[in-house]
Amino acid sequence: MWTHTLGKQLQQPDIRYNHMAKLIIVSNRLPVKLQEHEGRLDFKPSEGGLATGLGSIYKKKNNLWIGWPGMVVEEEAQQQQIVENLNGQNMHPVFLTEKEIKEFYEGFSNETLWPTFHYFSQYAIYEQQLWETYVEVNQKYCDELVKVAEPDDTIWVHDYQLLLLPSMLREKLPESTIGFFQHIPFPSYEVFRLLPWRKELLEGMLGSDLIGFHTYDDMRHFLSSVNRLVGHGSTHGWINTGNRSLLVDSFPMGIDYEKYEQTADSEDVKKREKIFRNNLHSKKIVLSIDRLDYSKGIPQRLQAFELFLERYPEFHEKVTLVMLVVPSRDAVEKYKELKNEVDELVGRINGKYSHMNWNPIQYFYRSYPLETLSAFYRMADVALVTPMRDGMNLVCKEYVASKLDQTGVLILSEMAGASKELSEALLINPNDINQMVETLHTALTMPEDIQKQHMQHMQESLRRYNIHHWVSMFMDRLSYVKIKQLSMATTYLDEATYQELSNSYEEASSRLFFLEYDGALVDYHNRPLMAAPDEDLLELLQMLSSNPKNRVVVISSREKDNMQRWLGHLNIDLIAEHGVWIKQRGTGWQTMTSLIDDWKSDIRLILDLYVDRTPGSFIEEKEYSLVWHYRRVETGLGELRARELVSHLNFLATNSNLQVLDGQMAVEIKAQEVSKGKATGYWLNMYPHDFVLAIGDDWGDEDIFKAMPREAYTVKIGNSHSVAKYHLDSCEEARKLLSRLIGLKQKKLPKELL
Ligand code: GDG
Repeated sequence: MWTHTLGKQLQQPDIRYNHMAKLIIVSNRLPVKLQEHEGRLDFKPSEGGLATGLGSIYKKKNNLWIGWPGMVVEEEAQQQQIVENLNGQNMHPVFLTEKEIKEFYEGFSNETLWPTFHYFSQYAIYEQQLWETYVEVNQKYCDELVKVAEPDDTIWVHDYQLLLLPSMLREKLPESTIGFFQHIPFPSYEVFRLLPWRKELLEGMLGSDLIGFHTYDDMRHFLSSVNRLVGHGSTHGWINTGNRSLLVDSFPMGIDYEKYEQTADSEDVKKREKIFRNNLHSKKIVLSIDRLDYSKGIPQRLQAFELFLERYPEFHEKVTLVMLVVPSRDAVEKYKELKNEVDELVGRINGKYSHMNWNPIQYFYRSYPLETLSAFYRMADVALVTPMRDGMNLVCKEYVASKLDQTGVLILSEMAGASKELSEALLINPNDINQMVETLHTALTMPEDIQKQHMQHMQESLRRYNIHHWVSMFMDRLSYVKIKQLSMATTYLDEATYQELSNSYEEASSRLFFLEYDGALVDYHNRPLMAAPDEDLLELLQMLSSNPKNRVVVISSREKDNMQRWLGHLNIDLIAEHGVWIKQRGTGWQTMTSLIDDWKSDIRLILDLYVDRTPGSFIEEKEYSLVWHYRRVETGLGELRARELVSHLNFLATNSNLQVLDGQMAVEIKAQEVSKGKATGYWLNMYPHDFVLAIGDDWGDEDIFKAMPREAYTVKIGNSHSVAKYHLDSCEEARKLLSRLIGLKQKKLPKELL
């Protein structure tokens, strides 16, 4: 172990002026701890798995690690000195005040998020003040990052203390690559929804490009919460927020296998093991190592051990539980209570069973150097790792890596993320005390050849899926997301493109505009009939169509009567019901094709059945189509029934000319020959055009884009996969584009858009 003394390091060049793309790691804590020692400040490196895993990366080139240095430093001169010193070691500090530590770290992070995410909601406190400080401190990390980050940098944010940071960063550095990894579990929606700030927390995370969890279950819980609370669905882990696509995936974290293997093989460790064995006088050793935390199930483990001693007296004097509890979060009330509970239990069990030469439990409330830990791992016949809930749990993996002779048995809680990988361990439910007792007996009596078989499998797996593998998997996936986003995205319609479009507009003598109503000219409304055009829109359409060179076609899947009521009085053309009905300016409505609608009564019977089975759903009947809406149905159930209905209808439609559209919270059935693309083709054939602009927003509008001539300007609202050439982010931007073309200033548009 080394210590680094402040002021001795030569000053390094200021990272702010280096413009090579770099990787920035952000976590609540830096991988070093600042300590005051005899009036001097020392940096003690941290030995955690994350520090080791990322150590090889952040020290490279101009990469950087940002976080709290572990001590409150108020004096500015001292802060400056620390900044300079850490910058020289590829680190950058975020200084937190006493109040921030109390409210952000101990408070919101450890008394609100930690218990909730570990299914201990009864311990969670909900205080507005703590939340506000959590937001402020996340902003503080963001501000510090913005000082040192360049737009093309990759930023990797870690853990539950910084859930809001990805979105804060995205706002300041929209082009950057942002990864987020959560080290603790993500609870089921039923638990997560209890948090008063649940939506804000999810939205904070969604600023990332890649979100990683230890297990598939965590990932699935997260996706379900995003779906229910923010309204974004997902496909194979991809979430589309309307403007961006991001990926959610699982990355089970490994350990630095070689380090644990080599340490266990060192002479120093072997010597320590011998001394401990001599002192313990015990034939069998059961090991338990955790931070003091209620999620780790320490009292339950002690109770199981007590029952084991009661049930199997033949093991008295022959087995010792070596229990190491590492002090943690002792300023938090619940942890103080837990400490007392553990002290009492150990006292009671030892009091009941101890002999002159034997204490059933050897209990240490302190931390030890790695070498001592390794000696404990080496000598343990059984490792008892029985958390009530754990994101991953590294102790069990370190135990396996340290068993060089491949003897030893791992008892592992199925509530730890690691249980998904280590299926050869003896898996237990930590609430089932009987099972724990019997499994402990099985472990202590397991034949050596079976122990070796299990251990060998686990070692092979952990050697391969080590910490370096984890880092490279995450980083590779992050690069993949960026490439995939580019291939899915359309180009933003920027100022230069606008100028080109505007010149082409000016030069043209006949222009066609195809404008989708919902989603491109007006925002979606929960109740479709509330999305009536506002004054600004009517003025815009009126001005646009008043130029004799312009022909404006507004397209919708709405019913023609609805379109007539809202827009019929304008001098524009209309397409309703996906193109069943069209209206050219100055004339009446006409159908595009002579359609037969005798299929409707049969299909309606099927849809009625789905309404019966799905409370909240309803049928909309249009002249030439039927729609089953499920936007008011319980989340999840609606999607399930819709999938069922689509496959049911597709089966029926095979030999008919019907088409099934799986749309936004609705399933629509219409005649195949009807499409918005076909309808727009009518105008392209009928009217001369040397400028064409088409604006649409969802998958249904892809037909329109496909029908357009090559030179047309095609614009999609929202940046997701499309055949359109360009995209804009909102209806507001689409309206601004049109207003600018005709030199119209609109009242409601924000200033910066005009
Ligand atoms: C969180 C998640 C997830 C323990 N005592 C000493 C010591 N340790 C080291 C162990 C191990 C680490 O601390 C504990 O890691 P865990 O994974 O078991 O648990 P958490 O601290 O709760 O970690 C967890 C992890 O993040 C990583 O994503 O697995 O689920 O809760 O490495 O060896 N190290 C030394 N002396 C000790 O006395 N040197």
